[in-house]
Amino acid sequence: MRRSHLKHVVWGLAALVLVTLLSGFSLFGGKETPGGDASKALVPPGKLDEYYLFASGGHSGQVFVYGVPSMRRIRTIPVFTPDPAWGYGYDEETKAMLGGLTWGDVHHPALSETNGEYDGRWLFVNDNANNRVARINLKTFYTEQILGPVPNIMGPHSATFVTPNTEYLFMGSRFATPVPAGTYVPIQEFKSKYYGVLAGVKIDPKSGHMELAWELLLPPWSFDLGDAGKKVSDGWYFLTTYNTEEAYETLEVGASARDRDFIVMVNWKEAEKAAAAGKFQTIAGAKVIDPVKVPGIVYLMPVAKSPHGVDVAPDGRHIAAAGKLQPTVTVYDFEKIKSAIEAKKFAGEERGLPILDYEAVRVAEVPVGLGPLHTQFDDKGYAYTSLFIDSAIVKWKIGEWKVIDKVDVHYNVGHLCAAEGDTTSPDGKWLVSLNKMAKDRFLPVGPSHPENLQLIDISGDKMKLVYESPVDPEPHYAQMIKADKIKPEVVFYKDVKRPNSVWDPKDARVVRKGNRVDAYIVAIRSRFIPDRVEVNEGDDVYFHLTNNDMDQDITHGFGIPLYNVDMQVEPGETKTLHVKATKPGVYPFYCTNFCSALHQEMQGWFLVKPK
Ligand code: CUK
Ligand code: CUA
Repeated sequence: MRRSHLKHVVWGLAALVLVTLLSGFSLFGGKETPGGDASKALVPPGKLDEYYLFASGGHSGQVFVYGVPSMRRIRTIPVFTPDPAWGYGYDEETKAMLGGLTWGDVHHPALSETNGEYDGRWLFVNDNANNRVARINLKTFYTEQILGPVPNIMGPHSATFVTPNTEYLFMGSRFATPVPAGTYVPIQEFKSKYYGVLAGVKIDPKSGHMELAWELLLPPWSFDLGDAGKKVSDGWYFLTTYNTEEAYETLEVGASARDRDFIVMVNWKEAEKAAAAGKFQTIAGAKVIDPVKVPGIVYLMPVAKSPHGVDVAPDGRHIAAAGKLQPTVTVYDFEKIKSAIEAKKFAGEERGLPILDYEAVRVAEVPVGLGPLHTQFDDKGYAYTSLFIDSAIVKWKIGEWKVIDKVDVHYNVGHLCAAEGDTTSPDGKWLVSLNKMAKDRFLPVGPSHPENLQLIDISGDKMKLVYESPVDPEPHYAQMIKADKIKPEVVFYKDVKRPNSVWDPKDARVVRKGNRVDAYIVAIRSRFIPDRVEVNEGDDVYFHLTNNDMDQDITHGFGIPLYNVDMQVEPGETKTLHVKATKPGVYPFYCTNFCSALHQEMQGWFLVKPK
C-alpha cells in the first residue's frame, strides 16, 4: 500500500469513529431496540388498509405495493425487469416495451396529481440505470409505457417528480456525459465536453402518454433529487447538484472540496416557450436548449456542500434542502427568490448561469442532526427530516425552525414518506421510514439483511414507532395515497376487442401461412381450445390467447416447458406470445395460474415435427 493511500485509510477510519461517537450509532451492534405500539398497525383479517404505499424497488427494477397501516405487501408490479409471475417481458407487447433490457433501477415513484393532489390515475417511476421513465396505470396496476432510453442523459436520478397538474415530469442526470450519451470523448475533456442534462417530459392529460419535449444543456455537474413547485412556486422545478467541482476521479473526495454547491431552479414554463420559439439545437432527435443563451430559464441558489434532497412544502413557498455533509436543513422562501429574480439582484454567476444571493433568499438553517437527507410534511405545519448517520427522524416546525421531537429508526434511513406527503394538503397521521439496513430487526437470512420499512404514528405531539416490515432491495422513495382514491378494474379489458381476440370458442383456430403459424386459442375454465398445436421444426409460432372468463381474479397462464416462456392473461384480455419452434419434440402447454378445481387438467400439446 502506498503511503498516501495509507494516510487516506487512517483519516477515513478516524472520521468513521468520530461520526460513530457523535451519533451514538454502534458500528458493531446497532442501537437499543425499542418496541413500538404494534396494535395501531392491526388491520383485522377481512378488513382493508387505509392507504396504499408505492415503494420503488431500486435495482430490482420493480415497484412494491404495501397497505398502510398493516404494512402488508400486497403486490409487486414489474416495470423494468421481466417477471414470469405476470408473464411480464415474455409476451410480445411487454417484450417490445422492455426493448431487450432486463433490469432497471427504480428510485422515485410519483403519483399523478390534479390541482396538487394525488388523483390516483397513474404512477410514474424512473430508471436511474438506463435513462428511462415508465408509467403504471393504477386501474390495472400494469406498466403501460416505458419512455427511453432518452438521448443525451445518463442516470436520470432526479426523476420522477410531477408538476401539480401532471403536465410534466423531469429527468435530471446524475452522471455527466458526452452528448449524445454513448459517444466517446476522453475523460480528460470532462470540463469542456461533458454535460449534465435535464429533460422535460410532457404528459398527455387524458392518456398519460409521455413524450420527450425538450432538454436543457447544463454544466457537467451531478444532479440529484428534485421537486416540482406548487401553488406560488408552480411553474418551477428545483433540483440539487453536487460535484460543481467538476471532478471526474475519486468523487467522494473531489466532489466535496467546495463549501457550497447549488440548487438549480428551472422555470419550465419558460423552457416550454423557448422550445416553441425554436431556440434549441437538435441533438440525437431532442430539442436541446442552452440556458446560457436563453436567459430566464435557469437560476442557481447556493446550498451547503453535497446536497441530496430538496422538498417543497405544501404551501409552495418554503423549500427545504439538506446537505448530507452539514447537520442542517436550509430553508428558502420562494417569495424572496421571486423578488430577487424580478429585481435581477444576483450575487454572481457560474458558467454563465446567475446565482442568487444566499443571504437574500434563505430564511433558516435548521439544526437537525447528522446526515440529513429528505424532508416530508404533515397537515399541521411540521416538517420531518431523515437523518442517515443519526438513524433518526426529526420533527421541526416551519416558521419556528426548531426541532421539537426526534425518534430513532432501525437503521440508517434514506427517504421517508408521509401520508399524501407531497401534495398541497398532506394528511399527517402516518410516516414510513425507508431504512437502508435492518441488521438485527428480523430473523437473519445470510450475510445480507433485508431493508426495513418502519411505520411511525405522527398524529400526536410525539412521533411513535408503531410497526415494521422487511423489504427486498431496495426502496429509495415511496408515496402514500388514500386507498379510496384508487379504483382498480374488477374485470380487465372488458370491452376491448383486440384484433387477435377470440370471443367465441367456435372461432378458435390454427392458421398457417408459409413458415408462420398463428394459433388463436381460447382459455376458459378449465381448458384450452384448441388444445393441440402441431407445427414443423423451424416455424414461427404465434400463440394468441384470449381469456374468456369474465370473473374477477380468474387469470389463466400459458407456459411451455423447455421453451422458456410463460404468459399470464387476465379476464377478458388477449395476449400474444411468439415461439420459434427450434426444438422438435412433444411439449405440453399448461395453465400456470391456479384457476379452478380442474386447473391441473388445463393443458394442451405443442407438437413440433422434426425436419
Ligand atoms: S435517493 Cu436513495 S436515499 Cu435515489 Cu432519492 Cu435519497
Ligand atoms: Cu387456467 Cu389454471
